[in-house]
Amino acid sequence: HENTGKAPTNNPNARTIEVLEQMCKYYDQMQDHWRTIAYRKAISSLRTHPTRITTADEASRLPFIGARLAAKIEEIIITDRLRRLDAALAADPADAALQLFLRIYGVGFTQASRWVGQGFRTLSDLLANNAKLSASQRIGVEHYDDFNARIPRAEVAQHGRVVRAALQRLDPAVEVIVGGSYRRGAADSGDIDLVITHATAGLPYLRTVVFETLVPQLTARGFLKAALATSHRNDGGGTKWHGASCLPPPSPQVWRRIDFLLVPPDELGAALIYFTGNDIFNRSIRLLASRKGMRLNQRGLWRDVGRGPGRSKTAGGTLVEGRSERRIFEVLGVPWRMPEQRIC
Ligand code: DCP
Ligand code: MG
Ligand code: MN
Repeated sequence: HENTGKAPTNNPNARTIEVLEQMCKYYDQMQDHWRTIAYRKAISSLRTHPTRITTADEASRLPFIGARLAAKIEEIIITDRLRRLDAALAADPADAALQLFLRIYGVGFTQASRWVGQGFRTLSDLLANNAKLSASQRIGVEHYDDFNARIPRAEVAQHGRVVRAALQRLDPAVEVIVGGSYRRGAADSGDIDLVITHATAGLPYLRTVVFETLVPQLTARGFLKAALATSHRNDGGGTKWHGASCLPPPSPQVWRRIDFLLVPPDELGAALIYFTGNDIFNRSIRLLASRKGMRLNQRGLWRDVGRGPGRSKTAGGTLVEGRSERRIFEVLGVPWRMPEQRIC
């Protein structure tokens, strides 16, 4: 099995997508918002296309791909690269290092730039020298190729089944929904996003089951390989867990990034909207909510949200709907969109 980070995947347009993603990341860093959005839309469009695109003409018939992007796609197919991207990287070797570091789990722009400023240029530079790495970042470096490889859809589903089976042995009323790009129908995903909820019980119970039983159990079994981060709610309890998982042989021994989102049943609809994305869709539906005087977050749709001094949002407001995904769309006056259609 190939393990080079070069997207071991069945997607017929994998290589084209890979190069477009690098270009897109470059434009994102350059804060070229228009090109970033154009590339993202083109990538989404290409990702869901079932056959290999081989000419500019074919490319321009896909949604969200105009003449210029179609020409770029043809250039990738013919030359396996983009001159524009090569030029951007050649112009500045530090920039190539920045791109490299930005793809490490848990590393953002500030950290990556700091390392570049300190003279680090490669992953081994970071490990060998005295770059200050958090424990999670070190795992991110050590499993760089694994974490940057795309995960085939079937494998995402398999990880979901492992977690679901383990949870339902503990409590049959626990439910696991595979969210993220998988729920949007993607042929391959960057990570595995699992929404974990319960028919009736709330967060305290879910935390006990997941953090005190599930995680230790699946770690002991060798399925969970590392815990990377836990994010907390105002009450201090965790609701989101980041880690790494790997199926037993004969599956490829690649560590995958896996996320658990713990969701009480009365927030399931809002959490599903959030965790299904994509992120741009989330931004636009939230903006729409705020234009209607409401607020949508991953816990629910709210109205009468107070504004503190300096327009800062204060907590509170009245919950309009949290449980039903469809009902949230209805209240917002947005026609229902299947997860597959939530690509912006
Ligand atoms: N999300 C968001 N804003 C962010 C990050 C995430 O709204 N800045 C939401 C929308 C995403 C979901 O969380 O769809 C899961 O996040 P991922 O980073 O896992 O993104 P995807 O699953 O969409 O794509 P990928 O295949 O790269 O994992
Ligand atoms: Mg994901
Ligand atoms: Mn994720």
